[in-house]
Amino acid sequence: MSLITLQIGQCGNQLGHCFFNTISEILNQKPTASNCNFLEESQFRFFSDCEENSCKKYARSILIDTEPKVIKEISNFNKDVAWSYRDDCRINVQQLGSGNNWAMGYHHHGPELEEHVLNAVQKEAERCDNILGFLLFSSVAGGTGSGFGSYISEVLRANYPSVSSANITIWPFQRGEVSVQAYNATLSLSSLQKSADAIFVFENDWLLKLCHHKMGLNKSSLNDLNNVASQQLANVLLPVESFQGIVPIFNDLLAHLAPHPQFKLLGLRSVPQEPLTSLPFSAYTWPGLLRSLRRMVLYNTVIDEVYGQCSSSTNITNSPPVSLANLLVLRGRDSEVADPELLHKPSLPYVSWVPNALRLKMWIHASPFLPYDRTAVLANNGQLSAACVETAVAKAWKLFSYKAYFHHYMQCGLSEEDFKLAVMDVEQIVASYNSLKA
Ligand SMILES: Nc1nc2c(ncn2[C@@H]2O[C@H](COP(=O)(O)OP(=O)(O)OP(=O)(O)O)[C@@H](O)[C@H]2O)c(=O)[nH]1
Ligand SMILES: [Mg+2]
Repeated sequence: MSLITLQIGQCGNQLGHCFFNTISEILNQKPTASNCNFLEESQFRFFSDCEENSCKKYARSILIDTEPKVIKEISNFNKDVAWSYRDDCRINVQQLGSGNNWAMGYHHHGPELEEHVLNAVQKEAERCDNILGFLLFSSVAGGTGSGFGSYISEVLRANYPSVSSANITIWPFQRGEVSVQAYNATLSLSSLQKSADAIFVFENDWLLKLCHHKMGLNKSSLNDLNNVASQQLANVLLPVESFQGIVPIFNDLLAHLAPHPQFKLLGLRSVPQEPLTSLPFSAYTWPGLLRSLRRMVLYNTVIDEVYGQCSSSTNITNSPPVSLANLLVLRGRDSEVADPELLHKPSLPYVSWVPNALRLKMWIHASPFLPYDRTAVLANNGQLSAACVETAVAKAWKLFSYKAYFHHYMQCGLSEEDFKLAVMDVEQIVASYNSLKA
């Protein structure tokens, strides 16, 4: 039961690399009678064995970029550690990237690299006895991750129609460095909405706030941001214990969180949020952690302000955001006695057409996560993640109304008509989320 990952573009490769480092760190813990199944299952989910060296393992991941630098750096970094990428899993065009142009990634590099990628996926699939699903890491702001990422998501959907897939997308800083990021984000989302089963949304602005708040860092690097995102994601994707005789897997996660084709945007919130140096002085209880998560849902934020300094940009609304589905993942001591109903006291707003029994699921594992005694992550499908999409599509339409930079896209094969259709798709997604009523 394994997941095949595709790391696309600079951000996708750097984040994917950090994600596998996080999983590897978790696998480094000492095996005991109580965690050996968990470790074995986790390893099998994300890594395959190295035939020549039993101490080393290979990430079940394919690296794709349209310029050589990032993949080369990652590969060098990995020479001495306990895991690495396979040589036949690197697809690296010796060119200058996609120039922050979705259309270049989609229309030019897409058809050019499709066969290479499908061959690599096929080889990787042959190394799994059962594919649980695909994970695609990329940013939606550049050209390769967004454009080629969109293209290959569609190709995977066509070639592997019954395999679940989720895109792990990084949303750019609002005051981002890429002037056309709103175009790229809009075009990406319009495509991913049709090809992915679910889209995890990580906003760089929020990740940065979490770094300041959680890790106590005044100056954060992209690697710090990737660390935060990787830990949240790993917490949700690692194995959990069985429930009523069923061990929930990736398909169950996506089926629960994205039950309707118009609503696929997922956001994660996690606690505790404290610098590691404070951990020895902290004593977390399950009720305390669940109340933190509840506050974050109510205040529509990913930071628990009660434990940290208040941020002026926190979106405190009179009516809390409406959810379709929530999944609570608890890892650590006594997780089986935690009461998920605490999240609902008093009740959080859920859309009325989702039956009560399907609104919140709780998955647990007794093994602690990294150095934390207890962690709780809430995966949410609701109005929180739609805000950054609304901003992006509005900006994209404004840019288009001046035809700013649009000729670059037309030169790569995108027509005005295609762009307008993409805007309509994304506006529809936003309108659907905004119209959710409890
Ligand atoms: N969180 C995070 N964001 C990143 C990282 N690298 C780049 N970004 C963001 O990703 C966006 C740029 O996308 P890239 O991934 O560099 O672009 P690309 O997919 O390589 O596409 P081209 O370079 O245009 O071919 C910007 O918004 C950056 O802030 C990273 O390692 N982590
Ligand atoms: Mg690049």
